[in-house]
Amino acid sequence: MARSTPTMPGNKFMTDKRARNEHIKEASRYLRGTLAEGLEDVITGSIAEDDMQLVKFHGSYIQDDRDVRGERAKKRLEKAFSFMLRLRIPGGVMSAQQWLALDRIAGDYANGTIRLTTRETIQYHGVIKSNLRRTMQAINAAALDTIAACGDVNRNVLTASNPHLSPAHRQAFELGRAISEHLLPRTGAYHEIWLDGEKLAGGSPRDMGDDVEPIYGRHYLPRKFKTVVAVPPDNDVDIFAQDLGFIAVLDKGEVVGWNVTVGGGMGMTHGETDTFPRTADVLGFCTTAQAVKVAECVLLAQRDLGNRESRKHARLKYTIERIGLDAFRGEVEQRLGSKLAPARPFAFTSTTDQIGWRQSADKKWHMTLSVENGRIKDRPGQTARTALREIAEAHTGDIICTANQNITIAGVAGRAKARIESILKAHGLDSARPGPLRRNAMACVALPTCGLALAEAERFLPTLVTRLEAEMETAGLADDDIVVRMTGCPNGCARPYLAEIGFVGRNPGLYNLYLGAAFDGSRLSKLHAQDVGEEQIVALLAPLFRRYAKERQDGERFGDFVIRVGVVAATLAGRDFHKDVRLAKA
Ligand code: SRM
Ligand code: SF4
Repeated sequence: MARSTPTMPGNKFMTDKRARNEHIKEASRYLRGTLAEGLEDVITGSIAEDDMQLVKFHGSYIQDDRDVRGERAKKRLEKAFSFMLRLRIPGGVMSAQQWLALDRIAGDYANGTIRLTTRETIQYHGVIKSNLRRTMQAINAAALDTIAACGDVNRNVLTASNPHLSPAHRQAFELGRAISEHLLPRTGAYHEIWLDGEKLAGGSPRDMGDDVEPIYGRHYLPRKFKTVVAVPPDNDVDIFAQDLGFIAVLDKGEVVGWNVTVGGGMGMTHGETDTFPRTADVLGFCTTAQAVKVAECVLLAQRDLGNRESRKHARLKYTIERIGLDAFRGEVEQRLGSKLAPARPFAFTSTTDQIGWRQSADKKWHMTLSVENGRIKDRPGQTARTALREIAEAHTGDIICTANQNITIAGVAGRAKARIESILKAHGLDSARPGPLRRNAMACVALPTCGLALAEAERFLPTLVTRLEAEMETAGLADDDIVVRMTGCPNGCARPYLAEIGFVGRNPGLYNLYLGAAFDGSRLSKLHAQDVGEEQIVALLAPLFRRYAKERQDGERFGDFVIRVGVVAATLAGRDFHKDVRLAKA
């Protein structure tokens, strides 16, 4: 059996200084660690520290309820631990039957809510340790899984929302699904631990050769890796925020190949200027036959070249910044055994979802429902979870999560539209669209579950939007689409640096305000004000809305306006990451 040494040939970072997570992966016997044993331990709701890293590869994070942390500490009680579970749903596409199963699981094992994420999937929160295995099994019984939804691997693959819209959308979905399958970890650990699969005999990690993971090897990737497939003119997958992207190149509606993008990412750390958001670069063009192999080769190049000493600098964006795009292309082409063709022109118009009904060429209808910050639950007067359950019971098509935290009921026959309308109405969700700011708003989860949150996001943005909507109305902008996003920390889970107005949490109640990203998602915003609270935010934005209403040029977007008229000051601190990645549109 092939034996590997801990040193990965060619990776200059596989040294003694490599990050702690590298040691954990190496010793984990391909992601097993002591997870199985930890699940049996009833004394604690937690798991061993190293297993906290490993469980991510299985699609789960251990969390605690931060609302009660202080109170429990005073009483010397263990933190209120529970697990977040994230599903792998390539393209976000599920059957109505699968939705019904997921709805049941939310009630049986989680906190009664379903959280649509910014990556076309769903999360459960509040699953306690003793229910974790049962929850995984219930997900599996619905022919879904959580494999590689988190961890240092290729994550859930996003595709242009709704494969039913056109043949090109179907091809984008097929490509995304193929990449997701191809880049899945091959270890049997998931089945063994969660689904009572057969235990792998034998002890030490050295007994398992690298053939267990032919693509990843025993160290997996230096960091998370995110892939998307887009169909212009929609950039609803926010391709420039992603490690790897494919842009459909169309000729008379037919896909003739794909532009490949690499090196996007959002995460940064406040005050550390060598961490920054970055928009992806265009690497070249490939055919459909090459695309899965290209995805593998980009991933392999990052596996071999990515920084394994500093996890803060381990994403592909930093590899490309370090070695340069041309050298990185060379690494990909060397692994591919051929050259990528030059990229073809492309143009995006928007990152948003089209809320409401739309019809595809096959005469089917598709209803995209705006879900505030992706949280599906029954609230007084708005019983979204029950509504979706009733719709799924009657629906024969798909249910699709979008990358804007919304949901599409896809493939509805004309005669079934009225029924869906009446269910939505009965549950306070009639298909009237929310105002433009609210329907284009996204917030990350943040408090109380996210361990990294510095400020509120999901629980605060709706209030702020209400105040900003009033200001927009006063300015005469009630019908204008402006993209607003908020995160509770600089990691950027709701992609705030690609919003025309972005809020990034610094401290409880205080945010950095970013302005000026492009509506089509191709240009990052700039820092406009630091440490501002609700009142200051409204005071800063209200006059800008009024000025925009008066001084904008024909069709000019808010993000473009603030740049043109110089509202956005030079970056106050840190790297000026404003960069335009649009290829010539000609
Ligand atoms: Fe994220 C970590 C939630 C999309 C960048 N993200 C987290 C964790 C797991 C916190 C943690 O590590 O302890 C959050 C769990 C909160 C909770 O209670 O549920 C979390 N991220 C989310 C979700 C649920 C936000 C949402 O409201 O929808 C999104 C789940 C996506 C999914 O289904 O896979 C989510 N995260 C993103 C995105 C957007 C995207 O991928 O398009 C980004 C920015 C893009 C990128 O990766 O650069 C993002 N999340 C991060 C980072 C910063 C990574 C970096 O390179 O610096 C972290 C922290 C980390 O990895 O160390 C993070
Ligand atoms: Fe948590 Fe920060 Fe991501 Fe929000 S952006 S979910 S606070 S890690």
